[in-house]
Amino acid sequence: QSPRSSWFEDARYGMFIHWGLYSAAEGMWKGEKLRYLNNYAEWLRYRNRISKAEYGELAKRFDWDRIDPEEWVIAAKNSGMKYIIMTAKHHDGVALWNTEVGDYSLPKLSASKRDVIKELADACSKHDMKLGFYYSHWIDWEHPYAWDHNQELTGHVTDAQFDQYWQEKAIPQLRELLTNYGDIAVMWFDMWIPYQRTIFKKEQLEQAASLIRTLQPNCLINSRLSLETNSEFVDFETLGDNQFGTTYTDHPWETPGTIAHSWGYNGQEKEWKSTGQLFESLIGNVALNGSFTLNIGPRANGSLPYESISRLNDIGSWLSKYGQS
Ligand code: FUL
Repeated sequence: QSPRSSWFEDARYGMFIHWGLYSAAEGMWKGEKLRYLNNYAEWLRYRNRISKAEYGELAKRFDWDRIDPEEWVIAAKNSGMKYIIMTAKHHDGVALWNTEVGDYSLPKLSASKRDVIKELADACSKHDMKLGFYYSHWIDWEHPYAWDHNQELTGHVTDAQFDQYWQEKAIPQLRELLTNYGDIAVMWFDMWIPYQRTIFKKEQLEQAASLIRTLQPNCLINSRLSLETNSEFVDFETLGDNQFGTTYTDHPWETPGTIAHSWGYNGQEKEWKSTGQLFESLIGNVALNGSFTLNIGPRANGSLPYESISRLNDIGSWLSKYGQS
């Protein structure tokens, strides 16, 4: 057990939050449902082929009078969770914080001065909750030189162009997240195929990892940064989405899982998992020495669907009776 990751190995249960412009669309675009395949609401822009400008308009549908990130922290606390991983930038490329890197951020697009990432960081420190950031480093549908796995939105990108994206957007944004929001417990990256099969160079991934180590030496890095699992830069392994542990391992690992089918809020959601299923996932992982990072998708006004709150609370009451604190 490395000293850096010991809190994570004890934590066992955390909250994942998927919240972004897609939350405002609620899984529909101009009267049409999400197209194709897995129907994740956060994939709306890609699936439904929406232009960058039109997609940006969704930011105007955020109800700032209602939005309160502290509510999410309290919901996590009441469920017995020990950490929160927040989508600071998902595949759509929209920064939720007040970034100085480019104009494609929630504050700028919505013309609100609010920085929800700052508010969330403050609420976490108030409630003694660890905070981590999801940062989509590989896929970014906003930047012309980032990469998407099918090259459908960004087109063909050369190594030099990709490095331009990396140096002018990804690295400076990571620096902001690691500088302006206090202690960051986890940087959660999301690439699900080996970097050798992508446009990434190992040096670029190591550049990000070294930056994290320099700015926040205690911050954990998950395996989806996509360096080899035995790299000094990988602190814990992230298994496949909704794939729960099957074997015991002595190194730290987690499963990210959804409370429903979609990660981002989808008004058409029909596949809420039962509380029993969620318990099975939690206890199954914990029994095998792992952790469960359970995802919720708040609406664009910040509120949590009743289906989520009731399940979180049920788990919380059970844990306060039978779990270890
Ligand atoms: C996947 C993403 O493509 C999904 O949208 C979601 O963020 C999940 C946790 O990881 O790779």
